[in-house]
Amino acid sequence: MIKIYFAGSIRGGRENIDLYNKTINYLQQLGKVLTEHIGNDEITKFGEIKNSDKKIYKRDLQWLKSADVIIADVSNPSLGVGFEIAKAIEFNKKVLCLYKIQNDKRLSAMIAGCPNVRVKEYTTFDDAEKTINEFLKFSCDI
Ligand code: 6K6
Repeated sequence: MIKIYFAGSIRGGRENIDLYNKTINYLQQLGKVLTEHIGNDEITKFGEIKNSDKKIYKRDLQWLKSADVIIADVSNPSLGVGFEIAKAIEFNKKVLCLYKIQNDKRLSAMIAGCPNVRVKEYTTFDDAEKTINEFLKFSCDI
């Protein structure tokens, strides 16, 4: 079973949490999602209380290293997600960034212009699913 690290905004803002949940539910049919908590609606943008930031950082980097692929929803700007993408590149991982097209917003050039990640815009969740399927087929042959 492939190991998928799903990244989505937490302290950057939880506006897209429904989208994260849909994506996580979909990804769970295809592999093991290491970061299911991204879709946990009890986690506000102030983050978890029981874990320290240091513990979260250490645990997430271990998961990132052990993952086969990284799928990041970059529709909402997040320092943490940007950092994870950069680390994933450093670890030579295959990275897919999903960006939901929105009025008056544009994806950071540091992601949109990065040659080491695949960036795909989407409008409907169906589009995102198709992109995920293509990416996993190409990256992991599933
Ligand atoms: C537990 C459950 C939900 O949130 C928590 C506590 N906080 C975090 N737990 C796990 N991963 C985190 C947490 N805060 C940030 N991250 C990682 O950074 C996630 O893997 C996200 O992809 C990313 C979000 O970064 P910010 O800057 O938006 O918080």
